[in-house]
Amino acid sequence: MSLNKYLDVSPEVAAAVAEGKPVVALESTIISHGMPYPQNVETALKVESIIRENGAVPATIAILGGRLKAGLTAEEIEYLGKKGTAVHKASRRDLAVLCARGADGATTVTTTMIIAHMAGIQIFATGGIGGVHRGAETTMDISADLEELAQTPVMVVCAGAKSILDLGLTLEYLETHGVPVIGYGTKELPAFYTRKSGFAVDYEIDSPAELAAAFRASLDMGLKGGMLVTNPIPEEYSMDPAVINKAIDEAVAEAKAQGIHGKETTPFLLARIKDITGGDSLDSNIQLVFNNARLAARTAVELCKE
Ligand code: PSU
Ligand code: MN
Repeated sequence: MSLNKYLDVSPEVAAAVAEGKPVVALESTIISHGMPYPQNVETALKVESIIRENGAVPATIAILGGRLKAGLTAEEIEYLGKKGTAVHKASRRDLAVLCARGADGATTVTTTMIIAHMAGIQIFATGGIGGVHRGAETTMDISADLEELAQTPVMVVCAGAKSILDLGLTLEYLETHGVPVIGYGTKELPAFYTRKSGFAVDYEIDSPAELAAAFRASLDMGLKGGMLVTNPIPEEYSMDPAVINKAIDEAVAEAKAQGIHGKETTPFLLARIKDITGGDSLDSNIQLVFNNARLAARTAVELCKE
């Protein structure tokens, strides 16, 4: 077990990192706040097996009893999934207090990147990232995920950004902060539940080897930020844009009417969109996470050859 004062890396993950073998980090807010139980736990376990099938070691990340954990047991994943939104959603500003108190925390994209980097893991797969929310010009609701992408050298593989966010402003923010936005096999930013958003990415890249080469260049040059890879949901699981956009608009309007704000916003919207679509959005969400796990694992394999 590799240890420092705050971090526990599981024996399997520590051995893989030490031997230069491929490892893929996974977040835990998607488990506790992003999906309902029991689909959250089933998905998290299946994602780990997909990563193994594609040649890498999974490292699900969370804070348990005040310890930063890279690599969870199935029991720990079950615990977080059952506790759901009762677990603290932990962003960068929460890490110090949660650790000092010995508390639990579910890691967002931000904190998963931080802990992955501490553990020596370079690639991370998830569903969606936080971004600039619609109406941010007055609410100032901009996810800390964007700042983290600007400063922590981890590649994040996601399915683009959903239109609960202002996609145009999210891309502007990433541009200002020097974060490359890559489309995997596409020139267009995928919109999470659908393959197209109408917004262009910076570069199209078509293979895991090319993704790995680009990220290796970033690491070698010591550019301090990450890289955002946006991977379109497979056609067969993508949603009808009219249906999903209507559901999103309704959910956003409800959040506004109910005064939902801050860290509650994203979990509230995801849960409402699931209910409004009769569960269809959850099915798509699960499939796109599997798809991202596959790409991240294959890219991690290539990165180890670089
Ligand atoms: N998008 C999803 N599912 C999620 C999240 C985003 O489709 O579970 C989670 C991720 O953990 C992400 C966080 O880092 O929400 C962003 O929250 P906020 O918007 O409060 O920064
Ligand atoms: Mn926010």
